[in-house]
Amino acid sequence: MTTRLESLSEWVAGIARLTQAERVHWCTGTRDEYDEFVREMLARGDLLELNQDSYPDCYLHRSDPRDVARVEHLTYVCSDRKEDAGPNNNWMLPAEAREKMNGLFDGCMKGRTLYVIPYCMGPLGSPYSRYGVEITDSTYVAANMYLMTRMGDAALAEIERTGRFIRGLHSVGELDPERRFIMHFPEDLTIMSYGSGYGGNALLGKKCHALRIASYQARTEGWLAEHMLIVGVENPAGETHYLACAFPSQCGKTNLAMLIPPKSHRGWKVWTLGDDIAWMHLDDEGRLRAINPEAGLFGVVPGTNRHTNPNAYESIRRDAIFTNVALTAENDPWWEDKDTGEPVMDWQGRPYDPANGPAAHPNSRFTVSAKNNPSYSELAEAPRGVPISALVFGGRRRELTPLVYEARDWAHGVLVGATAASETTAAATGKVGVVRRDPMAMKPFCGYNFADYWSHWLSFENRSDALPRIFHVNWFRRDPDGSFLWPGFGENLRVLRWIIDRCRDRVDAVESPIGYLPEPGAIDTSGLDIELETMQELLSVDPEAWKQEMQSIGEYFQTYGDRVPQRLRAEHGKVLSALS
Ligand code: SAT
Ligand code: MN
Repeated sequence: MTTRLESLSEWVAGIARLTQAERVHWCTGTRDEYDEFVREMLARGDLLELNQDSYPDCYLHRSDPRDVARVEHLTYVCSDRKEDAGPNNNWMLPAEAREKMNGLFDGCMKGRTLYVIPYCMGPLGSPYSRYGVEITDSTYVAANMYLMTRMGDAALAEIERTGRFIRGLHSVGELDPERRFIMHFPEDLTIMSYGSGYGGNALLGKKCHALRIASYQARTEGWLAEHMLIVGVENPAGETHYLACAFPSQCGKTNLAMLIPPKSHRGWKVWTLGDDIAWMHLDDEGRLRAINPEAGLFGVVPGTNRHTNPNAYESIRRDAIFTNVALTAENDPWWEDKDTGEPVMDWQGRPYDPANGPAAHPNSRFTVSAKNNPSYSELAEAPRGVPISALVFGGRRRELTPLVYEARDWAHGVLVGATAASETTAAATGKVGVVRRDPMAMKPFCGYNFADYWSHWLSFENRSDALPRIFHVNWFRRDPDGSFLWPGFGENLRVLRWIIDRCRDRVDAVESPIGYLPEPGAIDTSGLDIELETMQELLSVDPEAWKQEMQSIGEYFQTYGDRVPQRLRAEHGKVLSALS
């Protein structure tokens, strides 16, 4: 027993008995311990050493080929009542789910080490931080949790002081997709995940705790747990604004959070606070303040290069775990659009043959400490977080949605978030490129009924006069030939500038049925090779197409029945009538 907290030692003892683990290891969170995890995995072949001259302390992990993404169809929210989980979640009765999971966990750690990982989500000592303990039989998970969270003794000390922690139980099991479930019990603050070793399914601090369970807690306690990056934009005069932006997985959150100002923007700086999750609370002045509960980055590798994301490229040159990338003859990691080197071995360890598909898996990932990033902001450690000037929603849409627009007010902004949609990506198993509704980019991550979630968002309206403004962006508009209309990446700073100018009341805007749009010329395109007509196209609203969109949104809301807040329906009605 390595804790004086009885509820924790009893839980661990009970799980060790159930799973028949051979050993129990309490993680302390030191670098030495991490190095030991790495040595063990190298010895077992769970990790491969990469070229240590070009990639010092970097390793490659190859997943089971059937275990490379989140599995939304096997992810459940088990609340007492089905309506509380809502149509946005798969649901199972808690008792039934527990029985099923206990059956799977029975004896599953025979001959394996059970790791106990106490962790803190958020800066240690922050009033906004929350704690959890993950039990896992995966050394890969323990090593990744070291990079992704504040884990070990300091977290344990705080858990022992308060007695409060989320319980997360994980086993890779047999990695059999037929015996795989990710179960959440928000009412008991418990997570049970079996049969997958992949990121979002297995690193329980991330999506399972910091989004699904935390969103449920946030609603009862009056705050927000969101799928948002947090970025600071500093102008040449030294004035910094913080933005929190929600985009679905693989829509460029990491790129925007680490943006490097283009050459045309000398004197501008961008600071990264988080690339995936924001926890936001109202402060005494009614401002929304955000912390990043995570301490590391779990980013998509393909597409990362010196031009698209130099900070990410730099971050993964040392102390990184790569998952499912390809290898070059020099034993360097390789991925599509790396812009240097050639693959000789694919992500499955086969000699590279284009006939087998991409060399790196489209959802291959890197794990690194957030501090590796050259644009890392020290304020990511600030206990009170940073004040948010603007909230930005977005998605990947070839058509329809303009480059940027602003909601009229908070309630309209909630509608804008609630009606976001995006093309599906390789981050989850299933078809890629299909447009689906993804309210607030939380479709896979909201731990309760979306209708109640929208009510919770709306409730902030009456609690503060100093709320951030709300915007929507779309970097992914294409012309009929499929080429992107907007250059994206670093040039997105031009759009962030307009957003900040709006927050400071420094620019006017054009009113449209869907919200405020930039006046012609308001987005600085100097030095950009972009036609005036293209900008017009990017900033136009097609009333007919929008009418159809709003009608389909009305149908979508119907699936949530009369739980949809009246206020949201009213906002929807206003937009529809403005379009008629
Ligand atoms: O695998 S994760 O869920 O951690 C990454 C993502 O899909 O956003
Ligand atoms: Mn994400």
